[in-house]
Amino acid sequence: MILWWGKKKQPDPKTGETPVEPLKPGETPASPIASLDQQIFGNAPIAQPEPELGDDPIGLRKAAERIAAERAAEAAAREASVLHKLSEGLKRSSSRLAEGLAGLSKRKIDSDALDELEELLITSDMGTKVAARITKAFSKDRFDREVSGDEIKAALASEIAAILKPREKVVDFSLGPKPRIVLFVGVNGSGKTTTIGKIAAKLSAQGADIVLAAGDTFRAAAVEQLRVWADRANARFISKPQGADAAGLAYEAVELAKSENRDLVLIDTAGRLQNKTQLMDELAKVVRAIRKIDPSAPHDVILVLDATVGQNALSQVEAFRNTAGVTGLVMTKLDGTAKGGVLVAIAEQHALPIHFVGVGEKAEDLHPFSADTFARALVGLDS
Ligand SMILES: Nc1nc2c(ncn2[C@@H]2O[C@H](COP(=O)(O)OP(=O)(O)OP(=O)(O)O)[C@@H](O)[C@H]2O)c(=O)[nH]1
Ligand SMILES: [Mg+2]
Repeated sequence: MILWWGKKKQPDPKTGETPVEPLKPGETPASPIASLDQQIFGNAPIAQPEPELGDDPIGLRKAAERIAAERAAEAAAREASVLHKLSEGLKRSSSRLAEGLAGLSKRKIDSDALDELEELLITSDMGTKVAARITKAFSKDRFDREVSGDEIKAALASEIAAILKPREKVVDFSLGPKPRIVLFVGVNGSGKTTTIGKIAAKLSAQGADIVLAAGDTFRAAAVEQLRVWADRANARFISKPQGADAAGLAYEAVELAKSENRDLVLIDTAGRLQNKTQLMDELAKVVRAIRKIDPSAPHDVILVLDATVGQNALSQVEAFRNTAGVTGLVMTKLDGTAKGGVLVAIAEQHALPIHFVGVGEKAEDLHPFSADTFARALVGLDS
């Protein structure tokens, strides 16, 4: 016996075929079986029951949940460790700030207290403009009120993070044009070569095919330093004898990457002081040489700044921007006795993304810049 859920269509007397119920606009048969169902019975298919998710007979869902929880815990631990290293490094700035703030928390926020706060921010390398801006924002709902030390720190961290946030830009150098050509510039000892090595190690582990170009042709040791990183990262390495023309080397590196179809070229350069015109002109020559092969290159010009130099970093940004067309920043040595407050002044004055921060000498000590983490570390909030 056949049970009918709907009215059966009558077969066409000429063809003997049962007409198919036309689909309504926007309606699609759920599956070939559904359309067969319609052909046979001439009515809507019966919805199949969804498989019971709660069953999880072989524990797949549980395993996925466990892996997700482990990953979240690892990410939280990483974040905590970066914050800890940053806090340690920023102690020179943050302890002065923290001590001053402790003084403020014992009394009402009046105009004297605000003057003190502004002064504290200035001595933490944030510059007068940023200090005034933060103080003004801070006083808004707190004037004539007593506030706790933690409230002050949290409020300052949030004001600082607001200035830094627009500069937070995670970058993946292995994406984009092929080859993507990235030039690293900066003063002597700022951490260029180490940063290149760290980036190469990270991207190479992710499968990027990289050329490292030893564009610091001044010092033989600089070439060897980069070669070690290249070997570790299993990257293609190109160098020239000491004293060779850096622009020529950059040209050859790009040519090589093109001919070998590599993903990325990271070009090291010799450190140079921003006020040495002749050396800065040489950098402009490197850029011109690269452009002869690819007019759109270099695709990134990364200025590497040493956090320990304080206010001088501002004039470095200006000079290197003018000469080499800096597109982004990396700040290193935030694990040392840093004076990282200047990064807030830079962020306020220059619309340049801050890509990474360096918190140590090892490959794993380079982290994407996080405005919140940095701001909390700067005011001495450990968690
Ligand atoms: N603690 C710490 N040390 C770093 C960091 N980045 C680099 N260094 C160290 O700083 C020193 C200088 O780093 P380099 O990478 O050689 O700097 P550079 O800009 O290439 O220097 P020049 O080629 O001389 O201009 C080295 O001893 C690095 O190991 C960092 O984030 N933290
Ligand atoms: Mg170097």
